[in-house]
Amino acid sequence: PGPPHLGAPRTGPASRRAAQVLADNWTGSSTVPSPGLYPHQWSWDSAFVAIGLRHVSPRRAQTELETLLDAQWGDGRVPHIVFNPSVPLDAYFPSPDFWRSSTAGRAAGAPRTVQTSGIVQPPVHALAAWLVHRADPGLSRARGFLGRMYPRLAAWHRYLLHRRDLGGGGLVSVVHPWEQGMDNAPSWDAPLSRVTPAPARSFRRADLDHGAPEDRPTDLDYGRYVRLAAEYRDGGYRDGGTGPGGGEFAVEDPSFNALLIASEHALAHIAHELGATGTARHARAERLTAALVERLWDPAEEMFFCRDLHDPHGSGDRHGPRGPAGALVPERGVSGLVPLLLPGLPREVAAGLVRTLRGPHFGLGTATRLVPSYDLRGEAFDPHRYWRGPAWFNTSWLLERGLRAHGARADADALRRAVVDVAAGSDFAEYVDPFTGEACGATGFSWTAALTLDLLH
Ligand code: 9WN
Repeated sequence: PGPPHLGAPRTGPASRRAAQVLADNWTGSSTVPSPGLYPHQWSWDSAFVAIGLRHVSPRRAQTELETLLDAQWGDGRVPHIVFNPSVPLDAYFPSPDFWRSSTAGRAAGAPRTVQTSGIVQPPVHALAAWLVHRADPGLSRARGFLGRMYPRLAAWHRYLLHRRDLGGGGLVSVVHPWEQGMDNAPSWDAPLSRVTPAPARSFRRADLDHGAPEDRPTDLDYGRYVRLAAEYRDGGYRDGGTGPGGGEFAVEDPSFNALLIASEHALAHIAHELGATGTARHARAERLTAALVERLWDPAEEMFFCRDLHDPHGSGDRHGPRGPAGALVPERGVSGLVPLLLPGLPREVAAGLVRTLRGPHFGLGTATRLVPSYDLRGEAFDPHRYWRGPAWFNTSWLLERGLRAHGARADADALRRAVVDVAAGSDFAEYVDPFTGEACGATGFSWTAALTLDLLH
């Protein structure tokens, strides 16, 4: 039987179908997000997948994270895609011949034997490793799972904190919208508008072979994604450079940083399990939380916003002593709610976030079934276009944890029930219309299945 407040039991049809999705998408060493649209291994997808997979096979969940971290670069970065060499090059764009990791990334320590992208994704991995360990501590200890993961995860966090604090205020910046994982969120419109798009004829989008164009980012978005990625590559994937295109796009994002903080706390638990105290890591996570509130919280709007470091209208010197100050981007995205995940958030901040979630911009418990990716009242809102309105299951999973952590138990229970119902009803869609739950994008999507399984346990 499942948790008492859920209709769907742990061993019922929803749970069986979710496990089947994960079995179908398993390649032998990792899980693809979706065999058609995303036929390789993605970084934050794998972390979410491992969190669900631990209930089906703790061993496979460990392998999922081990495979990803085997592709870690010498400088500590964990690439956002690890390519499967047996998949044809034209199955996904940008393919390995675009990123050229083993040559262009040589100075940054890219692996020689496996091909990867050169950008990153949100650091959910230490949190996932800790949850995977807890699902079967005996197996984890017998395999030395955490002992092998710890130095890699520590190097990953070090990379982010040392190489990516581009604003000098203690937070991590993303240098590409793909890094933050919510590719075409309206928060990126202003910072992206300063990027000259690569000509449309210089690349071929493979995503449109599988997804409806009106549900995906536009060609203009893609031109800008390609330009930014190509310039980062041509600069040898060096961070903080000032060459052509260097640092053109640098944004401090609330969700990315909140996930780093949650993972830093998890790393403290891992350190403790391995015999250290973990105190320094908890303290660092608290300092990061304070920086997050100082730099990205807007008390009047009661939510977090992205900071665009190169906003020309930003306050302060473009390159002051602590880095460019930039300005907050006035777009309400679900990313600005994700910090609710952090138990150490000041009480008034957490209470404000819960009010915003329930209010007219996100409509939780009133207008919407799941949390929309963007402001229901925002000018750019579109209930079907990717990260510009649809509801995604990973963000609802994170917010369910946040609501629970801050005592909003009834809201958490209702959201949990909605995630399970909408996921099963959409055949584990990639994203859904936030009002109706109608499926958009791929179905049989791995993190939707995995996180549903997790909520059923
Ligand atoms: C680019 C795999 C990934 C997710 C992202 C999601 C989407 C890729 C794409 O798919 O991005 O990385 O091709 O659109 O936005 O969050 O990790 O599921």
